[in-house]
Amino acid sequence: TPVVSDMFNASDYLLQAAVQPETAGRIAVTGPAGELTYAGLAELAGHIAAGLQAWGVRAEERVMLLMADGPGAAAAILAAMRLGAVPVPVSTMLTGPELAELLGDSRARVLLVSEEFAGAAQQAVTRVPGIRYVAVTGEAGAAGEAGGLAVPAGVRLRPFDELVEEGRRRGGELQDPYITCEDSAALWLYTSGTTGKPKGAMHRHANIRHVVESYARQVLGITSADRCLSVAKLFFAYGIGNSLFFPLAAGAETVLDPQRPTPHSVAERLTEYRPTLFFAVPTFYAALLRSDVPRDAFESVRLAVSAGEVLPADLCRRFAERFGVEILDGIGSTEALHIFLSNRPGRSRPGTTGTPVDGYELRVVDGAGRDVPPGEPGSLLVKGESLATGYWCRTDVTRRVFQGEWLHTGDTYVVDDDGYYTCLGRTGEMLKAGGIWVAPSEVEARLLEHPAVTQAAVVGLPDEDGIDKPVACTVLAEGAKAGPEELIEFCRDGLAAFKRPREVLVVDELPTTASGKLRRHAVRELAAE
Ligand code: 3SK
Repeated sequence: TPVVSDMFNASDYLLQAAVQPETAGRIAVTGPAGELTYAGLAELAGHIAAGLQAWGVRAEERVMLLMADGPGAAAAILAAMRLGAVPVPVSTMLTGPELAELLGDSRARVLLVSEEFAGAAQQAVTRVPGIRYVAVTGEAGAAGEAGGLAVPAGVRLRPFDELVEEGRRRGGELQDPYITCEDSAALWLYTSGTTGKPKGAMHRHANIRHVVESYARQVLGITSADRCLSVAKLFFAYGIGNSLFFPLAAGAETVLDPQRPTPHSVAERLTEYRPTLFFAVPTFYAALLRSDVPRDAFESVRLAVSAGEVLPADLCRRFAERFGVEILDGIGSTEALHIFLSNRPGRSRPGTTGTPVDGYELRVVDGAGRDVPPGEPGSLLVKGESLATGYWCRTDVTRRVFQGEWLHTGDTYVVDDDGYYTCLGRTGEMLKAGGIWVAPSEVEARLLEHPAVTQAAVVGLPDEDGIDKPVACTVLAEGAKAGPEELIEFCRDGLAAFKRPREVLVVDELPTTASGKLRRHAVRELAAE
């Protein structure tokens, strides 16, 4: 057993309520997929941890999760941390080839899958060597190969329940967590971030405690009386903080919903579970405002949080008018694990992102790295204990994005004389759709696969709610025909749905510089006409 003087394991920290007799019986996780007390969640996590160990998973190895939100996913994340292994929850919107890229990059040998995503998992595992076990929930896992799910020779397909059962047989609930320390790797989250190609941001066990102690305690003032509901799922940094780290660390309840959220499904959850803290992205707040969700739907909510993209002031005002709840706008990043700049309850200035969260320092700098005075725009840098240690196997980008103690956010900001920060947009070209990074190059590459398309350029343009969406300008081959709907559908087929352009314009030519480089600024103007 290694000797570690500053032993700290985030799963232990998050499950403190499970070991206190007065809190162990409290509900930790609730929602349509089932309910678990703190004791029940700790027990399940212990079983999964021992099951993973039996499958040969060792400390620091990655365990990838393609799972819908629910008690099983929550317990599996905690289980991997408990073992000193590294959970890598990935987007359930990924296509098979996209998932294969992440599996290959992470070198994960175990993939945990919710049955509804078994198709993507199957496609992915046929493309990457190194996978040893795939555990699938429900019928698909139980039926195995005979159920139509074929995996290559050498990959063992198992029901998720068998993993749990194996751990139960080994008395997993009684095993101590692996001796991790604050600096041990705890969690990887893939992000397309500022450069397009997905990169695994590596987080330490201590980072998880920092986001709880900074944003959750100081800004949200979370207590055990809270119940959290997040539209962002567990595979996002935003979602895993909202739905797992914050409520569990506070001994509160989390509502986990496996479904893709719509205004109606969320209204149902609000009525049934009566959360006190609600988390979403501006796109979703705009959808709620367009829906017929009743005015009293947010009756139980004491604070609504927005992050992921800029929340237009008008949207914030209309939401408060209609639903009677204040939206607290903030900004975080996958690399910082959660929100580091935020408005405060009762002191919100709509249209701004508020002021730095305690535990973080911010700088706004010019192109030469010098601090700019209030009123002048510059690039936003952040420093704090929750910053990732870097990107897995991406030294080049790591060095560019993480410079010493500072993280380059890639956002351009201006600070006013009162110290409030306002976002002016991305410093680079990456864009966000529904709060998720989208690389224009990836969408362009897909459009170029269409036989009719010879050139494509994708930019972010504000929709009617003032929220950026991907819009494509395309040039078609001589004599070729393809309508916008066809091209959008084509993208929907080959890419995760959120990346598809919401509008496609067919133009005669794209604006370029004399040397033939695309003038994105001019493309944006063209698309906005
Ligand atoms: O994009 C954001 O604002 C954000 C907030 C919290 C956690 C993660 C992210 C990316």
